Amino acid sequence: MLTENPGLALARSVLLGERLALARLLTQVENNTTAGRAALDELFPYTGKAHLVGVTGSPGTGKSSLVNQLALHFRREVVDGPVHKVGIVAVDPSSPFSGGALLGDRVRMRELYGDPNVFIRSMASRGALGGLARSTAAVVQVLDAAGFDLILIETVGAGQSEVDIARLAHTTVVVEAPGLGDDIQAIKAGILEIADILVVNKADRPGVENTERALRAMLELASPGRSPEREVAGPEEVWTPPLLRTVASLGSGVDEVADAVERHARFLKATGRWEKRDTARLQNELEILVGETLLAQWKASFPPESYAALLADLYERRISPYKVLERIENRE
Ligand SMILES: Nc1nc2c(ncn2[C@@H]2O[C@H](COP(=O)(O)OP(=O)(O)OP(=O)(O)O)[C@@H](O)[C@H]2O)c(=O)[nH]1
Ligand SMILES: [Mg+2]
Repeated sequence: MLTENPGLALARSVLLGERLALARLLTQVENNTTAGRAALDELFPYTGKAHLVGVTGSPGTGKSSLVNQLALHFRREVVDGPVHKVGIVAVDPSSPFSGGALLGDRVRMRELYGDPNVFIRSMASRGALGGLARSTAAVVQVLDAAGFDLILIETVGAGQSEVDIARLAHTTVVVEAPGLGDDIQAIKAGILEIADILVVNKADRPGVENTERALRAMLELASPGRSPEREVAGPEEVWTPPLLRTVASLGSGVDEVADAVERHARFLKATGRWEKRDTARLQNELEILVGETLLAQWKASFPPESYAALLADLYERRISPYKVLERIENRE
């Protein structure tokens, strides 16, 4: 008798809303197992509904606190708005996801952790099989299929990772804080390029005006050619990233950030960019997977030792990478 791939049973349980199955499956997809891949395949038709919101910024700026507050906001907004199921993915956190609650408000954290419509996942970061961007994308897909319609993805802004996550997210929130961001040199221009919403958190601290001024100056410098699509767009087609103040530890300013997140989703949908971003993301994901697979197949086609011999030939300049390509193209 053929035994079924265990990933399929997990996928079905996830679609039925079973949290334990969800946690188990996330481990499988993070580890890039056969079961995880089979489940991702099974779940793929159910994905594509969630609003993916990246929250990035330097260590300690208050990203987790803000994510926590946003999650509470969207869970409470049941009177006149839709009921949201909120997924939280903390990617490579420099401190465990605590929502800033180590010193803060444990009652609110309990409210989140006890909520069946909230699911919090910290990524097992370093050494994630197949890379952090791949495993984050996979974890997000599972949560999306499981019906979490708002997924908040926290990443420490430390180079390539925030750009990769911005590619994954529909909306990117960049969090700065006074004292960290008031030196213009310290604000990486790259991070502003990806910001759809800018937040100056810790607005209860001195120096908030300086940080805002520096950010505004950077935005104005950056804005004329910020992206090619802006140049051809009419005024109603332009998204100007709002600059908002918050005190995430107290929850103030959070409503405005949540409102901007929702406005940005409406903007993307109204201008066709939601679809464009999704298509670009899926294309990127497909091409990475195909690239990895073809590379692995090609490497596996070498008899043992001869790949090392090829590398030695490269080093000795006996063969160039272009010759290797030519051989592949001619299927030699
Ligand atoms: N004064 C003040 N403290 C804050 C505010 N927001 C967060 N904090 C505190 O700042 C510290 C860091 O907050 P986190 O939310 O963990 O910051 P983070 O950016 O997620 O940190 P990492 O994930 O470790 O990079 C915690 O002690 C919070 O309680 C704020 O608006 N004002
Ligand atoms: Mg954090």
